[in-house]
Amino acid sequence: MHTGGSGSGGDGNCGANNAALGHPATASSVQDNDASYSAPYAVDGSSVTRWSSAYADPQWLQVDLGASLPVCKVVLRWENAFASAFQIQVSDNGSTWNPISATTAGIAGRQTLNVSGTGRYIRMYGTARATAYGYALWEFEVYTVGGVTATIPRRLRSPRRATARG
Ligand SMILES: [Ca+2]
Repeated sequence: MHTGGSGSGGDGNCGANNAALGHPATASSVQDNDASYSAPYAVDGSSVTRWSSAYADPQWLQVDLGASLPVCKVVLRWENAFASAFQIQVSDNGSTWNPISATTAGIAGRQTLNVSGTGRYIRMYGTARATAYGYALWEFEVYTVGGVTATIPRRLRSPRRATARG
């Protein structure tokens, strides 16, 4: 049994590697079903690409870290369409979620949350939008105790897209 971290504050052992970078990301919706706003753009390491959701509550963006990892910090880089209320949740199976942070004080721009929880999947679960628009994240970054990350088979491109060769 994981017994959790040592409480708030002390993150001296929180590493600097972004465990979400380049990992598979999915979301509850995409603004106008426009692929240029799809979930992977929130974990592509670029500050000029983003995920944007439909204009409704609630919405979520989740990332598969590739293995169950001890999460100590989440950095959300919100566009002006940010969440005024949201949770950070973790899961080991992608269906049962445990909240490790809840805030009703969302802000535009960079928002850093010190958290303590373990899971393979992690998501931002937004319950209230700050604007009439959706939820929009330039980047969703996840940091772990000791900086551990997991690599996963690169399967973002479907092999079925390969053209038939003689
Ligand atoms: Ca991006």
